[in-house]
Amino acid sequence: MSDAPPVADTFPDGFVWGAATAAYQVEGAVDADGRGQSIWDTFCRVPGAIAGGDTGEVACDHYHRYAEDIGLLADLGLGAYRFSIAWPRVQPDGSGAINQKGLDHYRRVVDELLVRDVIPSVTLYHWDLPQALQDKGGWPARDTAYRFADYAAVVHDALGDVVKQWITLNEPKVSSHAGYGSGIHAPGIKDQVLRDRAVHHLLLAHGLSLQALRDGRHAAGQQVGLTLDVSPVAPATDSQADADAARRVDVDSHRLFLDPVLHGTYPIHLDAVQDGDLGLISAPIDFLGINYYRRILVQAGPTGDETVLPEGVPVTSVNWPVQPDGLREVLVDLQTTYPTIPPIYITENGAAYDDVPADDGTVDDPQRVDYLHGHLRALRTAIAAGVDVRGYFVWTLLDNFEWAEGFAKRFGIVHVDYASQTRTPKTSAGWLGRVARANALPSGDRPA
Ligand code: GBH
Repeated sequence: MSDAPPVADTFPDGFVWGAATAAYQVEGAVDADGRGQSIWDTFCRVPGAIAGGDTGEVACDHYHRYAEDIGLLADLGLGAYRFSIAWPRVQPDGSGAINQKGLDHYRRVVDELLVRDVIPSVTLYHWDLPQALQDKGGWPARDTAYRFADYAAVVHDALGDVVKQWITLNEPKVSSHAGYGSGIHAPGIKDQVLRDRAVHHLLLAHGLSLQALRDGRHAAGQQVGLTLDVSPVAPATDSQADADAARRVDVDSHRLFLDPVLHGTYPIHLDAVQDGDLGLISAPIDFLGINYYRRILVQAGPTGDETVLPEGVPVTSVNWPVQPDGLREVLVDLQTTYPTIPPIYITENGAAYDDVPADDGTVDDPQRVDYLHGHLRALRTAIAAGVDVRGYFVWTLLDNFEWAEGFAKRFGIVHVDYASQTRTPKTSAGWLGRVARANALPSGDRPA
């Protein structure tokens, strides 16, 4: 794959191996126990918004089957579970009244994890804003950030005695850019002014909730961070126009979030910023979560900057190029650009393939094994190069509701038959479990 010198197969002692999910993608049970509506419930009813007209109403029924699913994860040998809390289960209207039944559910999830000796990693926001708050303006409204901090404090009060790893937001860029810019995600708005306000208020929500989590009573060793998605960005050709386009994309997708959090400045002017905001946003975090999927190649197009595919590189079923070394590159770049960066967890990495059960019911996914092996090799190389990475969560535990792509795209290491809710660990699940137990990759170039 590369001509870099070989690195050790073993990972550092105490390296955390886990799998991730997000509430709306797996839970279903959208009317259970007093849950309120989220912007995704609404968006799924918009004709044409979701491939196949799919919705998260039932999904993997993880709300009821969490114990079975945690059992699967633990039996595989994985030691951590990253999941998200659905804000509308905790505060059906996004503010005010607290729904104790919603909190009780997550307490049961956490208790089950602890019984199975699995570390809980809680994401407070993975895109499911209460619809009632969208009706008051959503993320473009400054008030939403304060409501988020209140909600974070409520969840932290309920779980902070045992949950040590807290992620305030998952990929705020996707919330702002896909939700309010391109409109391909809920709430489906296309407005650059609103998009930029959403960027700032999401980050303000992070800063305010960070403070709330630090101030609340918490378990010893609590760590608070946020998760950003990153990709190395390169120009498609050596033209100046493409170089400029790549720079714009990198600023707009990455620096717009990394700079305020790690340096306390924005790379562009944002109208919504008020005095003191950047101080909150740049308060030290204990770790940075990184989601890595792909590299991005940018070309200046007639209607703007365009992402293009490199030639000769395999793609997954969502058409993302498979470029494991991009993970090493992006981590080393981060370390160089932000020398004071905190320790990193890879909070997502994985691939979608068209996995089909064989006649005997097994699901063989050699492409995903190759994908994971390549990326873990690249990750090990980044660690050898001095990047402080403490853990790796595969995206994702179960095939699930892949947002605008619906259920057709399968990212799971465990196959889900949605008609029967049967779970079948794919070959990659067993493979990753063995890597986790050994805390090491199989020797040699090919996966064992
Ligand atoms: C993650 O988002 C989500 O956190 C998770 O919920 C989701 O299921 C998973 O990934 C798989 O999609 O390809 O040109 O759009 C990842 C979102 C995907 C956004 C890669 C940036 C690269 C630019 N990211 N994408 S492009």
